[in-house]
Amino acid sequence: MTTKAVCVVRGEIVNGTLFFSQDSQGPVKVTGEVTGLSKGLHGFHVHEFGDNTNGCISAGAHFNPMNKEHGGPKHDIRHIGDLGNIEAGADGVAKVNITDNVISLKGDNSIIGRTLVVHADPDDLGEGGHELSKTTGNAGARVACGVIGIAKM
Ligand SMILES: [Cu+2]
Ligand SMILES: [Zn+2]
Repeated sequence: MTTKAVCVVRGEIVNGTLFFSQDSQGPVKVTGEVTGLSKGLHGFHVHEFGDNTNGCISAGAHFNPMNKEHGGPKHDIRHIGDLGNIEAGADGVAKVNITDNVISLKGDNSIIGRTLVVHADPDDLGEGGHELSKTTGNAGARVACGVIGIAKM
């Protein structure tokens, strides 16, 4: 059985729609497009809370139920929510096509009901040597976000 989820991210300038799909217990595929970005890399994470009452800030920290340090999506040590970066071209559009083995659409690592955040700056994947590298990847402001919801099959 395939489980699907969807997320519309909104910001002052940045907007996008992301689709999530997972076959039984397999990896989650994330596809879609984010527009209005500056050219280059932008941190892309699932944050803990599906709360946007005070904008993207209310989403809290990276989704991290295992209490680990921040890392890149391919690292053994990472937050569940660490999806790395998306990359925008000169037109400000990032085409997203991520396959991730750690996030899930069910069970303990489920990201349903949590917030997807797009950041102003690149995520250094924990390796930047900045004081924030091991918590946020020093990815800067939250330029768009949205709650991940259950999608129509
Ligand atoms: Cu983030
Ligand atoms: Zn993280």
